[in-house]
Amino acid sequence: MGFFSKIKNLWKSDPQETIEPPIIEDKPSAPTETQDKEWQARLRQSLAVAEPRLSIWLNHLLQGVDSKGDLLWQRLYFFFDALEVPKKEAEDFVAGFAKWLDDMGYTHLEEFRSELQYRMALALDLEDEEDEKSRLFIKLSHGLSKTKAQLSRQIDQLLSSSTSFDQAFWEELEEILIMSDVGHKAATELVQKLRTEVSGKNVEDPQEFKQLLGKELAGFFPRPKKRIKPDPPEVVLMIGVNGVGKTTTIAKLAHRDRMKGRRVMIAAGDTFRAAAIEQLGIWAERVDAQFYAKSHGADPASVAYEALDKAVAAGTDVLYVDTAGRLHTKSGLMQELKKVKSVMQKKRPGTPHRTILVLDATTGQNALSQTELFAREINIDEIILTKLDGTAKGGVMVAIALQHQIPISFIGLGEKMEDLRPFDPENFARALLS
Ligand SMILES: Nc1nc2c(ncn2[C@@H]2O[C@H](COP(=O)(O)OP(=O)(O)O)[C@@H](O)[C@H]2O)c(=O)[nH]1
Ligand SMILES: [Mg+2]
Repeated sequence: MGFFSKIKNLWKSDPQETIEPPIIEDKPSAPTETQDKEWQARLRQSLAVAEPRLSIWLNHLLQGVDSKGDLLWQRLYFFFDALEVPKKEAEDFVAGFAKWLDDMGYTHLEEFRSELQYRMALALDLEDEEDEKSRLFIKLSHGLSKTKAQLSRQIDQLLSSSTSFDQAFWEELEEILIMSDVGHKAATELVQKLRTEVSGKNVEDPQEFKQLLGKELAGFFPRPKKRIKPDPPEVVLMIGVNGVGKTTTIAKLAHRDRMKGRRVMIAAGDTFRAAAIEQLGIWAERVDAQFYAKSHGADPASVAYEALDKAVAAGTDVLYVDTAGRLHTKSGLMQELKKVKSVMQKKRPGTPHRTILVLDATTGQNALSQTELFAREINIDEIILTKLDGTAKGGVMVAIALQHQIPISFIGLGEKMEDLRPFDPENFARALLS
């Protein structure tokens, strides 16, 4: 809250000196000083009376901006300056965003507005503000639309066709849950809990019932453990079978870190295919992370070992280690991953600090068996579930949460950088049932 009230005051106060947008690379210089002062004063006024929300400020800030270019850079510099963001940080932000626009080939506001807001929210540490939360909620509801259609619509139908919470109702509810990949065990447990609650609380209203269901659903998810931030670099090992989204998820996580001003290194531990190393290198460049790779076919453990040295030497905050996921040599893969872990542990006790299993939600119950497979051999700290946007099988998250008690830290809702978001069980349940 302090943040917003502080900013409100900043808009109102007169700037000590005129703001001159720095000239970056080929970005031409600003118009004359008086013109500058005029629009800045106008913008200040409108921001001072605007509702304190990033999206609304962005509306004001982007008045008259319809594409990338001078006007956009000026406005961004004005904004950061008014927020007393150090000049260097503002320059890095604008340069990074300009580079991203070039990489993506985006020109028009509608192509990049959402990413801009996402970057600003991360850079200004506003992700937990209501505004971003509600944006995430809309995104989540949208991303979960197929799962929702499967689960929520059927529950609504059941509620409207039932006259009481009788045996038939509970049986059908269990069926619906199982069909949505919630899994047998979780479905049975959920129905049992709901039955007790419904009779105990004398629930009659369908809306009230759905609220209870949401609460119980959310309650299945274990909360992430609080942990002490390790001495940098924080080392994150990404594991999972081929194609689930490990590499792109590393890029998205690295992007988030970069936007928060952290220094990131990515190590190419998937040495099986030369193309995989190349793909990761391209991602690293795009998100402005350092990159460590050895040649195609190199021992992944040696990549991780050496990357750790490099990361320490370079003063990196976070090191992500990508891995291969060829499952046709199951024991081979597990041996390889264990070796990667033990080599890092020996080099720097406590590493990897987080081992993240990446799962593809579209594979439904397969994701559950993959969790079993990996969890049997390797200690998993977190799960990231990708591709929730394209599937009706999102219910599998509940099954995984219940059976393995591993926290889900992020979910993937699309292919864009901003489509990886922190997972919040309450929001998930609400989005699923709304
Ligand atoms: N729709 C969608 N696609 C995703 C998501 N996460 C990853 N992908 C895509 O999944 C494909 C495989 O990803 P990749 O990172 O190469 O998988 P890896 O083999 O585990 O490293 C790529 O085309 C990604 O763009 C997501 O959340 N939603
Ligand atoms: Mg990969």
